[in-house]
Amino acid sequence: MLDRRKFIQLTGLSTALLSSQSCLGADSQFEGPVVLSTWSPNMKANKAAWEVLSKGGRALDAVEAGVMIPEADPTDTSVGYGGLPDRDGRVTVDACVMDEKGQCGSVMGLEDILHPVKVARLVMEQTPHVQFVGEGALQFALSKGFERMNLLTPEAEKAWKEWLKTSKYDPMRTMKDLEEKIEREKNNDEAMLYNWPSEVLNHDTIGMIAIDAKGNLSGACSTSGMAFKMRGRVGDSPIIGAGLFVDNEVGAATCTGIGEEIVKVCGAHTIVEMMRHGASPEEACKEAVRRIVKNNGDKAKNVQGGFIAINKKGEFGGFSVMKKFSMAVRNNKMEQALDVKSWF
Ligand code: SD4
Repeated sequence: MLDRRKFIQLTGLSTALLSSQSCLGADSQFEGPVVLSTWSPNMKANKAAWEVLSKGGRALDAVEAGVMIPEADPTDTSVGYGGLPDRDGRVTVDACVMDEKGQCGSVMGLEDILHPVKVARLVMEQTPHVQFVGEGALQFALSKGFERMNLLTPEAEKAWKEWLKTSKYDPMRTMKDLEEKIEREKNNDEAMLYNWPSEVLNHDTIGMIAIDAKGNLSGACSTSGMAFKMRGRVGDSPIIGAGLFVDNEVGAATCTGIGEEIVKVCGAHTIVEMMRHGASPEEACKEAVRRIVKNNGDKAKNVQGGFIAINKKGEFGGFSVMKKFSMAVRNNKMEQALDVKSWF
């Protein structure tokens, strides 16, 4: 086992930082359920999750209910119905879940199914496997009674046809759009709650983590991936340990951003391990960010990776590579959109 001193040296964290915010063995107590989502517009998703958590429900049920909100929202161009398609014009979705028992399930490159998060949960609960991909994932969903549905909205098709004119692949495009729109809305706090103008709803991948009244943790993540991606491309979101990780002894983490870079640092798993060794949720997220920054050198300031985490006490935090990443939190004390600190 790593002793604490060595661990701090290895990770480059400052002792001052750790001792001021250390989450293990410190004084704060668990104060009830919490749900935390990537991106402030996902306050609406938190509301659905809170319906479950506030009644003493299970964190897994809460995150499933929460993630279904953007999956069904046609104005959300990065998740489920209304998601921007791949370069061939097909909407392919990725999702995963992980529960308090360390069980997990995921689907990747799934087409024509409205709620990939539900399929991922069934992979976890009703098969001996953890990951289903493409055609096999679709067959599995159909065998469980899911109905086929065209996820390509007229708006997304229009955007794709527009994109075809240049066919320039720019994974940062949707994220930049979102960040600029959120920035424009920022001065109006009222609007940060539910009154998002429709353009702001054009938001990003949802990663949602929660701790329930029993102190059990679960998480879910769902995305249509990068807009106009190469056919077959899968990012971090459905990869356990990258887009999501839960360890009921320690905490949970999830993220959004350039999946390729998040996979390279096993983002969510890295964060949970940092918390296991004493880092606060924010410090742990910062370490995942630091590794992305290190991997990308001069390019790093244009590579978004936004992480959020909750520990076993219900303390939460986040950190991102670039500015303007936000998270939505709901607990007994607050229902709020919060800016997340960034490296750059
Ligand atoms: C991915 N991380 O597929 C996801 C998607 C995302 O903006 O966050 N997109 O890489």
